[in-house]
Amino acid sequence: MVLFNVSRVETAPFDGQKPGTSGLRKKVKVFKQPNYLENFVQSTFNALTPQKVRGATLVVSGDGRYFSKDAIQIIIKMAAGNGVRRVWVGQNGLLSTPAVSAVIRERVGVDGSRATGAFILTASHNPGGPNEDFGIKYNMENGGPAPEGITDKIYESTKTINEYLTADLPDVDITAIGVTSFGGPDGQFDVEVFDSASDYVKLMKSIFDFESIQKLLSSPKFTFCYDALHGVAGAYAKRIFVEELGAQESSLMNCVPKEDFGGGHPDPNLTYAKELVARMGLGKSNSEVEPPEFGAAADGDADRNMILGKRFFVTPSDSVSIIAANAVDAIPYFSAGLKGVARSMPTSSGLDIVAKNLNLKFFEVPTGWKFFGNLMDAGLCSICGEESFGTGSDHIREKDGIWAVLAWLSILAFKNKENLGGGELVTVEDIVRNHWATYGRHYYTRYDYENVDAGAAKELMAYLVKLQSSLAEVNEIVSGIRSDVSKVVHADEFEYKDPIDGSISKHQGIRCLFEDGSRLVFRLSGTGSEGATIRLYIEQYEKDPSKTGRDSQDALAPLVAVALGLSKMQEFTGRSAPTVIT
Ligand code: VG1
Ligand code: CO
Repeated sequence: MVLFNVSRVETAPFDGQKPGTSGLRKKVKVFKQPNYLENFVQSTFNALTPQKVRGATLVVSGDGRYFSKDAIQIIIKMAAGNGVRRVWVGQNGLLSTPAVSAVIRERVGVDGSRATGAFILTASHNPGGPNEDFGIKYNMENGGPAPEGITDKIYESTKTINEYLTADLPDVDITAIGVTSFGGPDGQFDVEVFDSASDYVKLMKSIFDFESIQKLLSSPKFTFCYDALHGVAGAYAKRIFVEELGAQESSLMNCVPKEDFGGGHPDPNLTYAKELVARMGLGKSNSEVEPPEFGAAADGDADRNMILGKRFFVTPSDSVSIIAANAVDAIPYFSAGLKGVARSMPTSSGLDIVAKNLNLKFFEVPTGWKFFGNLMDAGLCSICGEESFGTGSDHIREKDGIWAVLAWLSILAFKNKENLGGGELVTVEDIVRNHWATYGRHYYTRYDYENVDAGAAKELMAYLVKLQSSLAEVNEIVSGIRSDVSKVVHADEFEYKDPIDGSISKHQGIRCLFEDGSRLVFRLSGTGSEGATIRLYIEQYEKDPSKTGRDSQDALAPLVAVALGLSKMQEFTGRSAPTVIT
């Protein structure tokens, strides 16, 4: 057994190591500065407290983006230095974010141990490569992201840190499955490298009826494709869709994980998942090659999903509503009923209506998956989602891109149980249109203004914070811009009190709620690595079934004009158009 010594290394604080919506995300160049990563990792250990860290079993892996391999070696050495007992690493350092959550909750190590937490190395949907982004976040024993109580402590520690602990271990081979043991001042330290997919695949098989999905996928009527955008989802897609469910290998697009995601944005939306959008025939009334019936994409760390039908886009807000409305019938895991449902504040109110109709508990939380965890731990929520292509359930404590695809395939399999032999296929579009006919439709769009000057973004938000306090003033401006939109009946800066631990999260975005159920939301992104990103969320509710088939951007045009005018977007930012529209 190789022996190691522990040393204390002197360091000094870096500015700006405040974890955002989902961990710390910065340019690789920033992370590569000597001690930058080390400071954050040590601050995390400090926040967790030495008592919790000593003897712990930690997972360390990520989406495989550039700098991950170096970071894993650094963290292994620091873990040993801080008295951690074991580090678990997915083979080649790869684990999707949902798989990390599953591993914490489900996996038993070769020596019978269980994980107590994880460092996830990802900047999620942000691009990767030497000039792009890296990220790190810590997940807790329940498999979910550290709550604000912990991330605040981490940040506090980064401001005063003056030393970190590390061990003089050799680099560990993370390409081969197996355990490497070392001996340190506190005793044994193990690094266990394990298969990245098997725990996750096992969990998925316990949730869904794989046999019925397999029947759907093997039917000549049904065609399928999946785009991993060169993120870590590729490692799971092959195992699940091809090996377990029998999909054609050719249905997988960009499923080889790459350090730079092939130079693209690993962000599954209509702007960045171009190849998939073209293959699915969106925006075209006919095409030479008939598009598949179903297409989906994931982001870099595979916690996001985009669901498409043939020439048809499913908004993420509709997706969570439809999954919730069909889960009990179509997914064995939910057959005993749903405990409740939840959505993030900017997500459309579609889920509220499903909850009301099905008599389910309902929660509205701030943006970021960490807020769902407490509800799930308390047994109050089974299915939840965000408008930002995040959908998931209480099987883990992260959103789950592949789970969402399996949920949709399950619903399609259920609706087509009797149709696969003969009869017309019930398509993705049919399912969505039927949902609208039952529950009404929430026309929805999000405008992102990326990399805006940080000062200008702050000013815009400060202006809106002030404006929302006077409803009369808001309505005067609104009616001045468009006389055909309804009245604003409530405006506020969203604040959330966690019903379980009573913690309060303030400044979670500005909301304007209209008399007819429409909503406008304005907030600043907490995941960018440069400048600021302003997000504008626009939603309009249409109950009349004869009016639910309109073009979304047409239907929303009046409210878009109001949102732009009300926020003085161009005046503050100098931008005449958003960077991304979803
Ligand atoms: C964005 C999304 C949010 C999501 C977060 C992390 O945050 O809006 O809904 O939870 O990204 O997703 P923000 O603060 O930039 O709006 V992921 O897949 O990047 O971990
Ligand atoms: Co992600």
